[in-house]
This record gives sequence, C-alpha cells and structure tokens, in this order.
Amino acid sequence: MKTRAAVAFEAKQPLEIVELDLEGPKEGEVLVELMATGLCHTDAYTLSGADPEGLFPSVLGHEGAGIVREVGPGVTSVAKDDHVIPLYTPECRTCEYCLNPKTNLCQRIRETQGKGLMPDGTSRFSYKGETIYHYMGTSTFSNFTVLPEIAVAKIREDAPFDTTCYVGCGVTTGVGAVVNTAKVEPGSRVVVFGLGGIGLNVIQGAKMAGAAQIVGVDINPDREEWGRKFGMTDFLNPRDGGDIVERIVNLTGGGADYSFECIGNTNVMRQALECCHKGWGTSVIIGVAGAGETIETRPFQLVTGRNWRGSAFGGARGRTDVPKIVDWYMNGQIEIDPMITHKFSLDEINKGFDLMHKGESIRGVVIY
Ligand code: NAD
Ligand code: DAO
Ligand code: ZN
Repeated sequence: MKTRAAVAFEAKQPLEIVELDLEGPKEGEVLVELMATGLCHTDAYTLSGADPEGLFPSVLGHEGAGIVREVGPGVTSVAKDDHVIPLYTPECRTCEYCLNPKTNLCQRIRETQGKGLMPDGTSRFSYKGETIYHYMGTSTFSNFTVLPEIAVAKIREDAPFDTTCYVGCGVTTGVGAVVNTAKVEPGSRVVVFGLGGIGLNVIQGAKMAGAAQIVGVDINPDREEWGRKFGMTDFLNPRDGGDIVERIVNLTGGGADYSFECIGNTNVMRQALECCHKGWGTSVIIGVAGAGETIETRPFQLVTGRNWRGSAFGGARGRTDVPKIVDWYMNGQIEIDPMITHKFSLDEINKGFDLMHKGESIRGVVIY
C-alpha cells in the first residue's frame, strides 16, 4: 500500500513529505493508521545528526496514537479496529528482562529495532525501490506504520488521539519516572531540573504522588508559570545568581528527597545529585546527554547516602502501564490538554520543529 510520510532523507535537512510504499504486516505484526503524533526533542536530536545511532533515510516519530487496520498471522493480543499507542520500549512479557521486575527494558527486538528494521531484519518502508528505515521501532511520522504486536499498547476507545499520543513518550516518561522509578512517597520534597515537555510531567507526577514540596529549576523565566499550573510550589532560576545547589538545600530544609534531571546537561546532572538530602536523597537522570559525554561527582556524595539512578520511558512496561496512564488522564488524575500548545498538519511538520527549537512550544502535535 501507499502511505504519506515525513521522511528524514538526510541529517540537518527539513523533513520531506512524500508518498512511500508500505508492505503489509508479517507474522506477529500489525498495520496501524496513525491519527496523531507528538514532536519530541529526541526526533530533533536524531535529525540534527548528533545521534550516533541515527539512520537515514528514515521515518522518524515515536509519540503516536492510532487504530489497528490489519493484523498479520499469529497476532493474538490486539485486533482490527483497536485503538493503540505505539511503544518504542516494547513489552514481550517473556524475555529475561520482562521477567525481571527490576527493569522495563524488554530486549526481545532490541537488535533489529536499533538497526531501523523490523524483527525479521527487513524494512516495511521503501521509496522508489530504495529502503527507508524505521525509527525507534515506531515511525509515527507516517500516516500508516507497521509494528510488532509487542510494541503496541491497546487503549480505551473514548480517549482522544490528539492528546493521548503524548502518552507514547512525554507523559509516561515524566509521570512514570516519579511513580515507577523513584517511587516518590507522600510528603516528599522533590526538585525538577528543566520544565519542558518532560519536566512538567514529572511535576504533575510528583503532585499526584502527594509530594509536599515541588521545586522547579529552569533558566527560562517563562517556565515558572507553566510549572505552577501543574503543581510546582517553588521556582528557582539558576541565572538569578548564587550557587544553585546551596539555594536548593536551603529552600528544601536540607536537600531533596528526590531530584529529576530533565534536560540532558551533564553539569546539571551533577547539581541534581548534589542537591539531594544526605543519607537518602535519590536523583533520577531522565535527560539524554550528547554522545560521548560523561557525568562527574565526588564519590563521597554516594558514600554519604545519595543515590544516582536513570529512567527510560518512565520505567513503564508499555502494554501494561500505558493503558493505566491513559485512564489517569481520562479520570482527571493527570492533565495533558494544556501541554499541547500547537497542532499541525503533516505538511506543516517542519514548522513544528522550528517552534520547538525556539522554545515556544511545550508539545506540538501533528494531526493526520
Ligand atoms: P525541553 O527542551 O522541552 O525542556 C528542557 C528545559 O530545560 C527547557 O525548559 C529549558 O529552558 C531548560 N534548561 C535548559 N538548560 C538548562 C539549565 N542549564 N538549567 C536549567 N534549565 C535548563 O526538553 P524535553 O522534551 O522536556 O526533554 C528533556 C530531556 O529528556 C531531553 O534530553 C530528552 O531527550 C530526554 N528524554 C528522555 C527520555 C527517557 O526515557 N529518558 C524520554 C524522552 C525524552
Ligand atoms: O534497551 O538498550 C535498550 C534501549 C533503551 C532505549 C531507551 C530509550 C530512552 C531514552 C531515549 C529517549 C526517548 C524518546
Ligand atoms: Zn521482553
């Protein structure tokens, strides 16, 4: 079949909207018609050429929502007409990783996914006879995409696509880091570095978890108003002067019980660790740093009881947890609508990336 898609033919070049050939689903795969997709910084990072694993030409996009239109042989967990969210972190429920409650990093299709291919080692997308690679196993910048059934989460049918697509990455990453990775307890003092599409979701996750204090830290003063909308109690701008770690320790009465780095800046990662409370504070790295960068601290920070952790996709097991997060949204326990600041057609997708780079959008969404 044919599908319209925004293709990344080369790094650093705008996406091109073209009609691709798409092969139907093979064994264990499903064909999904995307209804909406969010634009995330990770797509921009890969398009910039800075991602060492970035492959071109490819169909980017990993934050979608849509409807199953066809299922391949052997598919049992979803059916035609099911509403689904594609998962860049799949959940096979049988691999060594899925069977270990300490991780959400299913490895069932990791190798081929990292090579931009489906589990059988081939791509379903092509253009004028040439292979176009998949991206993060999802490729949601295409009206239709093919996914392994272990990489789709079935969601309730009354959830709107244009907001629920955000659960495919940003919402789950932020809220999940609080509830699954850190397991923030009621009464905790929480510090969030970077109040973008991820950090704001950490804030609302911390509020939902019953945190007593939620301190937001950002160099953009406009983000104070955004943070307060979702439950932030205090705001600090590092550019206002003084040592930011000392300011946080004073403001929290001894340090954070939990801190979250939602930027991808290795200097800030150190601040996030060192602002944690002696004896028990835990810092969670969510931000993705540049290729080859490393983090530093004095080991004594860890000897004296601070903990350093990381979180991918909010520690969520997609097929199990994503439908629950959609329920939290539909029940009003978390918000999504105010964070979707811009909506575009597929033809306007490059405009969406321009707004992201200017820091003018929290989340831009393409509606198919
Ligand atoms: P964003 O650009 O929307 O937000 C970043 C925020 O950080 C902005 O508000 C910016 O003003 C602020 N900031 C920048 N430098 C700062 C500094 N030195 N001190 C304080 N604030 C600063 O980005 P986002 O979409 O929220 O993504 C954040 C990070 O999370 C990115 O690195 C992204 O790749 C990563 N990410 C990780 C996962 C995961 O599973 N771990 C998933 C999705 C995204
Ligand atoms: O299992 O090695 C692996 C792959 C894990 C991928 C985790 C991705 C999380 C960070 C990337 C940002 C996603 C938008
Ligand atoms: Zn698995």
